[in-house]
Amino acid sequence: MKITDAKVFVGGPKKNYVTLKIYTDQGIYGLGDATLNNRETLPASYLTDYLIPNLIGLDPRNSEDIWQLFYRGAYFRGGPIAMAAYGAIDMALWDIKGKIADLPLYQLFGGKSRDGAMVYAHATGADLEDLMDSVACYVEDGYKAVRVQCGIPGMPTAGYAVPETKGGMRNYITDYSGIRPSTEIWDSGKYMRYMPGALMEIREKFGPELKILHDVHHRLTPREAAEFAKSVEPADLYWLEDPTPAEDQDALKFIRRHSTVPIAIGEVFNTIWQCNKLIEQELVDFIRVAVTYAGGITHVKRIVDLAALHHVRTGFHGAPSHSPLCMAAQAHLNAWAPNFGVQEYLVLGTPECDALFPSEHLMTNGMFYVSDAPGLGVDFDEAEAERYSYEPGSHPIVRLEDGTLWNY
Ligand code: CS2
Ligand code: MG
Repeated sequence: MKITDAKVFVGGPKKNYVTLKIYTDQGIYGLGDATLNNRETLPASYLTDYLIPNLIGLDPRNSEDIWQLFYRGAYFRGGPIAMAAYGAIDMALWDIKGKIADLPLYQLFGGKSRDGAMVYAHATGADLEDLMDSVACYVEDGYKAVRVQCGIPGMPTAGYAVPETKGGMRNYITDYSGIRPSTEIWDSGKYMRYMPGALMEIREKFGPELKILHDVHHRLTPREAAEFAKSVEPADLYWLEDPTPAEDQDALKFIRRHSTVPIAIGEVFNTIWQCNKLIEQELVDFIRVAVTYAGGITHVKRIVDLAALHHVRTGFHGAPSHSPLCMAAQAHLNAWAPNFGVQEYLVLGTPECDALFPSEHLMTNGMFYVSDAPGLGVDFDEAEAERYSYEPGSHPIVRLEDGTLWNY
């Protein structure tokens, strides 16, 4: 069996999905996701200019060797752009493998450990009252886990993942007004004084069963994060995410010494080498890599297996940062992984997105049920794809009130 061709598509409904399609001489094709938020053209050109010409003629069944060929063979290893490109290739090769075997991917991993995988939704509010309304809607829809983010009184701009106005929506992942980022102003002091009480009010209103998650989005220093983690303990969080910037891994030791709040990290990690210390030293409770930019199924499965040895559960980074192809790859891993925790899930199910990526995967009542179709179980409609093209966009940047650049 040989790879005969591969194509990259960039675009989608309100999102620049980077979709790879690998063709074989047996008529079977595989699909993969290389979406890297606001840098989408870069994995796309790495694929087209270098990786695809080197894929032609290879046997697609040798997914491990092909992974090693690109990762080791690059000499300059890793990084989000390259790993997203390898991730897409690897996902597509697993998709082909599943189609050859006529089995859904979770069967190739070891079968199902559960029927449905718990997902968490993103509740958001311009203020706490607005956030409570948003949480209530998700609870009514059957979600068992909800991430909560709200505006902070006195903060000059809306803040991470928070709308400007009550009941509003905001695309905080990509601002499509252009390539130049807008600026948010941040004040850690105001946040630290307000948020622990707000989390406690949410806990009191929704009772002990709701799993409440909160994302600090890398904005505190280690000392601040330790103080914050300690102060949110009464709210009994399911997890506290990215309390500090991910590069400084010793910060997690400091937080651990002061608090037992469960910590989730890893959405910006690309390799097992960025996770192994945190996992082996049991400094985190959930690992949040994404199958797309952590190098695909082959590499993420290694991370999941390592995590299982250390009581670390999965909490894969979720939509809409990635396409339904990545979500499907994660859904198959979620169905299998003995150490599954929760899956991030933002409503992707627009009719336009479903038309571009048809599938039988099912999200209902806060649970994701993986389909039994062979491979990833997601298709890609090329005629639909012609409706879309690349739209330049950017994340905001963050500055402190005196102008100092901070972490988005
Ligand atoms: C966020 C991300 O979902 C999350 O937990 O931290 O969505 C993040 O803001 C985006 O991926 C950035 O592109
Ligand atoms: Mg996050």
